Amino acid sequence: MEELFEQLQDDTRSFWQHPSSGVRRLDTMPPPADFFRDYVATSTPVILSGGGCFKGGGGRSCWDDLASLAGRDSEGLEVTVDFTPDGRGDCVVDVADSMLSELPTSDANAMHDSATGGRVAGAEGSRRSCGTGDAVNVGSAAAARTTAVFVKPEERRMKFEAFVSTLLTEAAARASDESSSTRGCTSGGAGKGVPYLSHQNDSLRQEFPGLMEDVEPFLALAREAFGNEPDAVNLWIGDDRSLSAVHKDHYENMYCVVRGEKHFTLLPPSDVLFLYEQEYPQGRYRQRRSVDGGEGEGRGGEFEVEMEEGKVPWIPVDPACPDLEKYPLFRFASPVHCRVGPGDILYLPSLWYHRVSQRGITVAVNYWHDMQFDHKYVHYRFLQTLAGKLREGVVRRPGGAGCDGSSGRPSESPEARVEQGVSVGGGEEERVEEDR
Ligand SMILES: O=C(O)CCC(=O)C(=O)O
Repeated sequence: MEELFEQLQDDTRSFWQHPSSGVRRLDTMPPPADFFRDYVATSTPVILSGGGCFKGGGGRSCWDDLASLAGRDSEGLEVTVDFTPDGRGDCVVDVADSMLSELPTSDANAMHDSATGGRVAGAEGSRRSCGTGDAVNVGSAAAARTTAVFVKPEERRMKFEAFVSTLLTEAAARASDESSSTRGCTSGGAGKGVPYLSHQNDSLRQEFPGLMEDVEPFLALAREAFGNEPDAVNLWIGDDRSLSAVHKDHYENMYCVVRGEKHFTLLPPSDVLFLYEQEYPQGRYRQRRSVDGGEGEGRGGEFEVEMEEGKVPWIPVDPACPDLEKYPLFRFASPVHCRVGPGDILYLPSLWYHRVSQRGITVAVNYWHDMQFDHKYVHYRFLQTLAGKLREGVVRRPGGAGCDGSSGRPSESPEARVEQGVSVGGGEEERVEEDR
């Protein structure tokens, strides 16, 4: 098995990784037929420089000045903003049980078995690794018991102007406060939380009709190459505190950076074998009101996690600092890193795993186009199923043990089994939810 994985890794790297930089960068926009032949048909990421999403072909615009952008919003536009305690939404977090709410007892027991292999005690168990090499608790560090949960951000409706002013004020405060340069909020959920305008679901067209007028309704190159109009056009505004954990989407993605820098870690779909995708119970952050009434809208207290029905398949391993003892197969993965700056468009092929961090205050627009469910999807589904079998120990992995460090025998816990499944013909909303 080890030899097979090494062969897959060699083939993957020689096929997809550009020899010098990992991801190829083109200085001029290719003709659509070339883009299709060289990148779309081969599912190869590429950065197109000097393009952009603005009408008239500009990569940069008055959007650089966020305050005046928000000032255009004379009607007091209300938008959806995601809040988390530490900048990380849509990821697997070990949550102190004292911070979980409304969790049926039977589910709680199943969760401990399936997600963490049993309850874990003390600070060690209540930590999770993250992109910067530090560790974050959700809940008290002294919490005795934790549960691995897929946690979504709290969604708040607020004035666009208020969001922008919060982002700018907090950035200025951080700049003048050296001690807060590592993380802008206190782990454990105290503080205001980290806002990230990352609602997706066609957010630019649905929530910002005025700003959408500045932007191309589609990129001509993409429409031509994918053969369809975008299903969604999304707006992303945040800062270096926010991180999008590794995941994949069933969309062809044209990701245009307008301001700041986005740092992508990309992994090809075949790396599904090495990413330990499994099902987690899900919940959503909710910030408690502080004892003294809190700030602004009465918040300012700790973040708790409100549990929701159902489970979500997600990736627990962080490619930026993988725990190879816990996730040994990750050593066969083939991550590439790339920096996407203002005026750059990253073509991120469907089913590629990606993790995204940012530098500075960032603004980006992306276009999601429906993917073709062709032979690449069939191949991916086969590997995804095989990964599940490896986890169950039905197929022995290198070293002879199951991926969770067990004996290699099939798991006795049905919750530990990976129930994959993507509804090929599913509606847009369903697919967005499923992957995010
Ligand atoms: O910019 C981000 O934070 C995440 C982008 C992303 O995941 C996507 O476009 O699919």
